Amino acid sequence: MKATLITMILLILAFTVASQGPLQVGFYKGKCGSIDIESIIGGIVHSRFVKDPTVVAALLRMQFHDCFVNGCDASLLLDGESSEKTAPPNLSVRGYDIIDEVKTVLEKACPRIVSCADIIIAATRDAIAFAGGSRYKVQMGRRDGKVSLASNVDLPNPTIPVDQSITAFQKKGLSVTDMVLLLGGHTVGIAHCSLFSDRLYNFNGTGSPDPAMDSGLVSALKLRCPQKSKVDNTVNLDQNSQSSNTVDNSFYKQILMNRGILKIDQSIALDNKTRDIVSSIANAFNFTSQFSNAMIKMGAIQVLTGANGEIRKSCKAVNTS
Ligand code: HEM
Ligand SMILES: *[C@@H]1O[C@H](CO)[C@@H](O)[C@H](O)[C@H]1NC(C)=O
Ligand SMILES: *[C@@H]1O[C@H](CO)[C@@H](O)[C@H](O)[C@H]1NC(C)=O
Ligand SMILES: *[C@@H]1O[C@H](CO)[C@@H](O)[C@H](O)[C@H]1NC(C)=O
Ligand SMILES: CC(=O)N[C@H]1CO[C@H](CO)[C@@H](O)[C@@H]1O
Repeated sequence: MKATLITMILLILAFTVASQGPLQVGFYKGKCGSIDIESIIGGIVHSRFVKDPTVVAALLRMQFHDCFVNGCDASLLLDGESSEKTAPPNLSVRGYDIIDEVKTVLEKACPRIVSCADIIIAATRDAIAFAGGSRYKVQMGRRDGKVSLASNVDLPNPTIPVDQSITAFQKKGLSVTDMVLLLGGHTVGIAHCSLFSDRLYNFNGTGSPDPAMDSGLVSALKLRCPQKSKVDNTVNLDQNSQSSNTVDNSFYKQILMNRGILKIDQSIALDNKTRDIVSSIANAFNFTSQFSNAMIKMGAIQVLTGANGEIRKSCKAVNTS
């Protein structure tokens, strides 16, 4: 009788602790026998990366879009007629197949142990490290969400004013400095011409280019983004051609030379609330460790842990049993 009571109390305690369980470095240690979950994820990301270095951009953007909408709960990955991935800002989010490949391997090794939400975060960390960033210690223990609605998607658009962007990041618990560091994600990857061509041809209804863009860059981009083109070409977000796929601080040096592609990227180098932060990052030797810390913070937004959420069997669908 007494023993049962103690067991029950212990169970309740364990449950309470688990349901409030915070994220942890090494969360999966020992949860899959002797199999090292992190090295399985790293191996798959590495084999993708050597074939296609743009996977770093794909995964970075995926982590941002997952974490900013309903928290880092892999809700972005759910299929469905009106799920998050069908909302316009996701257009061109890529890398879903990498997550699926990792999930398939992990489900074989140890079914229903590793969440899709954690796979996104760990895979992104690995890709960043392969692309020149730091291999930071990644916190895990997230669980997968069951809700994914396109109507929840209110990601910032590329012409958002700095003030509003600051507010959007603050709502997620991120400071102005975090915001400036995270926009450094644009040190890799591409943008479609349609998302900034107003800056080349008709800025704010003036019929002229954005005066905040370097005129040499305007001319070069006009060649790549002709006004009446039927194809929506892409250009590198980091205009330093030596490091367009490298995680480094050259993006900040570019925007200080008026060579930002998106309006928001250029704006943070000009606005007096962010420009000192931009210059200090542009001159820092430790951008990669600062960026890592900001990614860890972003990875902790509104996470489900403990008994909340679930561990999905397939990253594309909520469990049915
Ligand atoms: C105010 C915040 C942000 C805005 C308005 C924004 C906007 C955009 C836009 C418009 C694109 C181009 C998409 C396309 O043409 O296909 C893009 C690409 C990208 N964004 Fe952001 N972004 C923001 C923050 C972030 C953050 C926080 C990260 C990650 C830390 C990030 C990572 C990326 C990456 C890596 C790409 C390139 C994707 C690729 O090459 O496939 N962005 N972003
Ligand atoms: C855009 O134009 C409007 C008036 O047409 C003006 O009030 C506003 O300041 C302009 N914005 C920028 C960023 O130049
Ligand atoms: C930033 O600029 C605005 C006007 O553009 C000014 O009112 C404000 O005082 C400035 N803030 C700082 C911190 O310099
Ligand atoms: C980066 O360097 C700056 C100045 O040297 C320092 O204040 C800051 O703490 C460093 N940040 C990290 C994350 O190492
Ligand atoms: C992967 C995916 O579902 N992408 C969708 C993103 O949003 C655009 C526009 O709404 C859709 O056309 C894409 O299919």
